[in-house]
Amino acid sequence: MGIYEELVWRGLVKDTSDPKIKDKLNAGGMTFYIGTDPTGDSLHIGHFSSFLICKRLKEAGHHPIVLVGGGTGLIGDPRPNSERPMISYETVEHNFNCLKNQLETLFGCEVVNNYDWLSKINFIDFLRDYGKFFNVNYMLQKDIIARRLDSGEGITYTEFSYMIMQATDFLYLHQTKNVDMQVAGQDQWGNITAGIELIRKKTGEEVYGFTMPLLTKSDGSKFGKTNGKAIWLDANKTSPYEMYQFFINSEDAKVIDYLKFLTFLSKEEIEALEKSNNERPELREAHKALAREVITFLHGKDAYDEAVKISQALFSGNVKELTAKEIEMGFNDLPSIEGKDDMPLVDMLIEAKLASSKREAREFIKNGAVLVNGDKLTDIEAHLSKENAIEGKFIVIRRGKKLYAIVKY
Ligand code: 383
Repeated sequence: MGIYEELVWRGLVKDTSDPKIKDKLNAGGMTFYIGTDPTGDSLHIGHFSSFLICKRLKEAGHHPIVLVGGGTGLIGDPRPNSERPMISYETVEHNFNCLKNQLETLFGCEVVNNYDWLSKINFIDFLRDYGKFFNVNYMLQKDIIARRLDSGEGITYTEFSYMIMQATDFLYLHQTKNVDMQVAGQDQWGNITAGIELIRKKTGEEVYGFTMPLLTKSDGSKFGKTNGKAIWLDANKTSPYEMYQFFINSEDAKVIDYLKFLTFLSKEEIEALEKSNNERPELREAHKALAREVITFLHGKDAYDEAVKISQALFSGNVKELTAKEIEMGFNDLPSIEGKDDMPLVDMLIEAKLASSKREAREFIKNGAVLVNGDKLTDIEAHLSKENAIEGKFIVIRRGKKLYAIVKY
């Protein structure tokens, strides 16, 4: 199986600019680029699924270049529904540095900044040397522009010009770094084809492009969010534990697609996991492999082991084995109350909404339904203080099998 056939098998080929791409990809030796705009200070899992193409094609003998749009980020790639808020120069520069770091660490690629060349083109030259190659009729037919006009939302001249900037990048990288292919998610098809045509018109040369589908959930909505929060690649924004929970809870019907998109596991390995997912879904082997592969790639084996440890401790109730840092990670999204000195356990249960009255709280305690730091506590008169907290910081209270709250000191 050549790399092209592998990408097709993974479901990673959406649009291609030319049927020759199949042989070109299988032959190796192309220099290609993929870009992202510094709209945030970290990439998220949607970016990750696209940027993995750098490693896949590198292993197939191609040369990747990553572009972070310090220039285009100041303008904003039009979204289908509404204009983007402008981002300040300072924020774009800050985000650029964050993304450059992240991409270099993860993929070891050369990172270029289109501010370096776009900022040098003056207005008159822009209109003469680039604008003249873009017929407005052609620009109006591009999917996203057409949608903005159809919806009545309209588009500013600023965002309308964006595709010319991205096309200019492709031309610049073609002329200065021999780039002959651009790769991206399917939302970038219009921008990629604009570049291919600009290069053809200005140089007569043929360059290539292809897009990858965007990852979705089975209802068609965007993949990569949990409770409205994005899954970030920066461990300070999404902890490995949160990421573990996210992947472990992937839809059964989609987990194989995600394995193909987000991991380097082979066809044989993924097919074995598919069989397991069909025949023994309760083992969740496919989900576990997905979490293991992505988290290990992003954060390393230790972070992955820690995420598993936290998950197991919360599941079994054995929280004593956790450090305060691990508890903080695991309980990030769970209810917490402020601990007081010599505080009655009954009050803690009520304040943390694990019981609705003193009478109910006493019942729970008497019946052995209350665990404090993993140990059953059946004394209805129990009082707790900072000394009872793990590392002097957290008391973990569990009521029943699943309800947790944390008391912070
Ligand atoms: C800018 C200048 C270029 C080439 C590309 C760009 C960025 C591009 C863009 N990309 C998205 C982004 O920045 O907006 N105009 O968030 C996303 N990408 C990748 C992928 C994706 C796209 O970073 O589909 C998802 O992650 O292409 O939406 O010369």
